[in-house]
Amino acid sequence: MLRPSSLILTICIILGIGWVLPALAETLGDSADVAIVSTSSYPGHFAKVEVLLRSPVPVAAFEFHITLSNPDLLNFHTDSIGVDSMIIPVDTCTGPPPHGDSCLVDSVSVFAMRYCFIDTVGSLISNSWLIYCHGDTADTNLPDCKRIKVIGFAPLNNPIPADTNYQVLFRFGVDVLCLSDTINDRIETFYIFPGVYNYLSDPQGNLIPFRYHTGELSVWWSVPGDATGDSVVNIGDVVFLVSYLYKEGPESCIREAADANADGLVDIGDVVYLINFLFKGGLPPHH
Ligand SMILES: [Ca+2]
Ligand SMILES: [Ca+2]
Repeated sequence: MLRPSSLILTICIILGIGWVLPALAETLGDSADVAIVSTSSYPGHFAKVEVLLRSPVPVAAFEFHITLSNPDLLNFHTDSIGVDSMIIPVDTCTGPPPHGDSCLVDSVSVFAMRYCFIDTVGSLISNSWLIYCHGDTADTNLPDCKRIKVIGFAPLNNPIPADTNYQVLFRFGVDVLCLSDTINDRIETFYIFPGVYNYLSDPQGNLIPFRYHTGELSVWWSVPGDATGDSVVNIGDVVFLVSYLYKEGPESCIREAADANADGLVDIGDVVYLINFLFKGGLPPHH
């Protein structure tokens, strides 16, 4: 049998849970979800990545900073270098800083923004939306685009309507780098962290809490003999190799793939090997 003090405690717990549960349900119910769709691509290829949204309330504006977990695998695709500038400190020391003081006393203005690729066709922000996106390359030692900021605004009378289903908010473009087949870590994760610098807003300007679901891009290994990097081996690869070897054409993105006979060289031997494979029943290319 419960003693009075235990009974009071039990009632308090039940009442407490009674308060907490509706509050929790309300919080979760009001949360939006932002998700990046996982995909895959080949080295040297362009790929589009979808960002999905579902929100229980209308969305009038958003700002996302999308970063890469593994910046050695790819860059965000950039269309052009913008004219925005930023001030960065310059190390003016001619010797060791005295007493450990910083010598960062000067500054220089650099062009540091690159406009990134955003596809709004058929998405929630097509038509009347104002959207801009740029890569943040504040670190001048990192000249490629490893982080992007995407901002979108809607007219106040035409926000994204509330919807419990996921829909495409926008797509961004990435360029997969020419990865050697010796690189085993081929997973890129895209991050949008709720909180600082990442926002969803309703038409009244209130922040909408959201949960973020990570997406990955998996980079395939190259196909032996596929000099063009289109994942198939055919006459196009022969033409590509001849162009590279004798007409100053571009070099294959993946050297191991162009090296059809796997002798460590990309030369006329690979052209002959491919022709034998394609038209004379020869052995297939290999690594
Ligand atoms: Ca090919
Ligand atoms: Ca070869």
